[in-house]
Amino acid sequence: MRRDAYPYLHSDNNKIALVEGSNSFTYSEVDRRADLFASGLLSGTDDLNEERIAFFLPASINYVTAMHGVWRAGGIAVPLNVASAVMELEHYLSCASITRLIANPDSHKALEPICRELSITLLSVEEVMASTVPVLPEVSEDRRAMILFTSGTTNKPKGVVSTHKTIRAQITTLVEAWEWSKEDTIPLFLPLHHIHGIINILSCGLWAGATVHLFAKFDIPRITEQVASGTYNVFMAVPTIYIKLIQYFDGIENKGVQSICDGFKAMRLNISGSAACPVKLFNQWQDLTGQVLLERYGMTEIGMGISNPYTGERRAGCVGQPLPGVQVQLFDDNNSPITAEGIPGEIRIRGNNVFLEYWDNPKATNESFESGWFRTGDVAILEDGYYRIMGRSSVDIIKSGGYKLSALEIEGVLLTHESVAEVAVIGVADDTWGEAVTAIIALNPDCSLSYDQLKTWCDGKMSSYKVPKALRLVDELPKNAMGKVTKPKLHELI
Ligand code: MLC
Ligand code: AMP
Repeated sequence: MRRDAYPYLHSDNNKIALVEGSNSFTYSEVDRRADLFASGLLSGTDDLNEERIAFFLPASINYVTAMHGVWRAGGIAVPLNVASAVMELEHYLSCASITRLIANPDSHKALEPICRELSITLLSVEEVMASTVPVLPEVSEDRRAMILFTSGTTNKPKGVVSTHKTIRAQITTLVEAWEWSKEDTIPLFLPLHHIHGIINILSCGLWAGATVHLFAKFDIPRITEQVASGTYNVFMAVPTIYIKLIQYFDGIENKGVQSICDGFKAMRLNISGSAACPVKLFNQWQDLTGQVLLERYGMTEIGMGISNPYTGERRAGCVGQPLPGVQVQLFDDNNSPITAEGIPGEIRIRGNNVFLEYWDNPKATNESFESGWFRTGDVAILEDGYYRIMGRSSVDIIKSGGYKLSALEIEGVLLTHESVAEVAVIGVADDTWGEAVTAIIALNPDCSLSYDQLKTWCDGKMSSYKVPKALRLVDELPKNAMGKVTKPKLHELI
């Protein structure tokens, strides 16, 4: 894709786009690296024609190079969770028919066996980089650009496909609504296989000409040191991160807390999302920092859909109003639109921000749309002009620390344990994580299983954040007349 048709990177060439540790990169340096990477990927061909290129890279200049290089060369970018277990990676790589995997040399040894098994070429960013830039392909807005894996109510995560048009709509609505500008500086410490980090922070920042500080993980001391020095004017995180910040304040001296809180106070915007922000947290954050958290609602399939206003009242416990260009409608169980306030219904979304399809899964794609509206599975009410999320229609989705987890996926893994006869996984309300993954297990005769044994066994079989936080042993799981486990009964039990 030619630079003039490429709004993803702002054209203010000499401005600092990215900071990674002690290194910084201007917009023109990022642009040049993306071109050379695209050129190396093309390697003499005209267009990647939607070839799926995966990358297994933490937040870094290499990640940004890979993402924009793939887009410029006409490929589909598939950013992977760097905390994935091998079994999860195998699913992502084979589901999207990945041909090339980009990873830093220090992770090649671990990735080589799976790449060999799936006939994938494993490369580092440096190995791909060419020395000259050829003519890059024209890539129309309708072309597929990215696949992100998301947990659903089925066993394995589905690949959410966005086109360039989708991604542009997801970025521009936020740039407009939250008044992103070249003057902004923001830290990015969220994982870069989900839209919160990819779209809301990285892509909006680079579109607007802002400076994005990259952290490979949520490194509280380093990030808060920068906050205290007044480096940032915008901060975006999941509720668990604000909770962890408050917990961190309890362990440091008052002077340190005061300067961090002053750093937050001086910012123009603090945003919370990806999970419900408890009203208690909203109030605590305001007391500590003077910041009125702006809560918004989104989903991998739609980007952001609903947001409290940038100027105007931000209401605790509510997610606000539809973002520019996003159509939101609540529907009842008979698929009829709900027009009155106070009546709960499923949130359905329409607009250019909505994804194209689930990769290689037309059945799931069809089932997720009704008359052109995307069915989110989230239930809300409209209350005095503000949407309030009431819950989800599925008991098999758990939101832990901002990650959406499939209870069925975790159950599927736990069932392969030789001592486990039956298992149900539920999310139990938790002060830090929002919901904590909890396994309820009935063992085979004469078997025993402690929580520590279960945790150790899970190691390498699932990402560590999916590992149950608690285990409850029962003789038998409660079931309905059809023999299906009744999860609401389990919630009562816990
Ligand atoms: C880490 N751990 C978790 C966890 N994150 N457990 C449950 N849920 C989580 N979310 C566990 C680890 O497994 C480990 O366990 C221990 O906590 C320490 O790990 P860590 O990596 O050092 O933790 P920390 O850095 O503190 O991570 C917490 C976090 C992280 C909140 C920073 O979870 C995170 O980045 N969450 C955000 C995810 C995100 O971006 N979601 C957006 C999805 S998009 P042990 O036992 O091994 O010590 C979306 C749409 C939208 O939702 O609207 O935005
Ligand atoms: P994901 O599929 O990982 O993108 O997660 C999307 C889900 O996160 C949504 O369907 C909601 O259930 C949840 N979510 C996102 N933002 C909020 C919010 N502000 N309040 C409550 N739930 C939210």
